[in-house]
Amino acid sequence: MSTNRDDPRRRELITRGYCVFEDVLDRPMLDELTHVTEALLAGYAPEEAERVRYQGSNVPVAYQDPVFPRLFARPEVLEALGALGFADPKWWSAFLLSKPPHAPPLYWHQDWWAWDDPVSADPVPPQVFLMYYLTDTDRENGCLRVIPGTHRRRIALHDALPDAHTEKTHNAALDPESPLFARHPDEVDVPVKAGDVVIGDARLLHAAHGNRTDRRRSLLTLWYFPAYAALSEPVRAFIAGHAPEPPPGLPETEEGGRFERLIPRYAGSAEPAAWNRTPGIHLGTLPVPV
Ligand SMILES: O=C(O)CCC(=O)C(=O)O
Repeated sequence: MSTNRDDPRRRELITRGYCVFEDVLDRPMLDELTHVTEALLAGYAPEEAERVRYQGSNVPVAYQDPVFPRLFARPEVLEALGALGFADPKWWSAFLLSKPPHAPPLYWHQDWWAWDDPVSADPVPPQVFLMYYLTDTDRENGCLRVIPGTHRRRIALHDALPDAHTEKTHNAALDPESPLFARHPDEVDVPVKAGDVVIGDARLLHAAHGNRTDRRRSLLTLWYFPAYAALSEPVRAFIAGHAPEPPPGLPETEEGGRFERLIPRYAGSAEPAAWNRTPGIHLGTLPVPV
């Protein structure tokens, strides 16, 4: 895969806020991830599952199993980011979000957290999610929904949403008629095949349908900074201060070495940026030019 700034998927990511790469994970990798994630879910506390019921589960994954760092630094994944023009991305975190059978929908939200920093207005995503669904998804089992363009343009819904994944959101979500779940005229479904990856801008408004089937729908969401070196010092100081250190010994393997290069580091003296998940003046009001 070549680095190509004219790749149509780069344009889609920048103008619509997301794009899809097909067949990035092969069947053996999917089977391994399914096996490891099912074991993690078997030990998941029912009270915690109830607390995060809109996501289904919210299990941070990093070094519990060697398959995870292998996934974070998988050559096909780094090639996909390279094809989008991101030659030196950094990895931050990952979560296992698994909807059990008959789980409710996930509310509309966006995940960017440094809205006071001017990088928030940049056309290039400051942070991206890579979503790997471990089963095929559709509207029945809880596929992703997005509102294209909302990563760079304010719509009325932005002002109706509490900050994502907070107590306030969970309380507001108790009302199924809440705008948190409303249909939006511009929304689109993003159904995928297991092994595809959805790459999306952290600023994009997204949600997920409920799982109305009898089967579990599991997802690994990985967070990267595609152009880490271009972020401001305060933002990099925050990120590096919250990046999980790899366990000793990991960098000695070839895969570990590849992974080591993905760790965000900051050696300066800037004060870390403030965490602010509420979009402010840096979110524009004009349609995004295509
Ligand atoms: O479950 C999904 O498809 C999306 C998950 C998500 O965006 C989240 O949990 O923040």
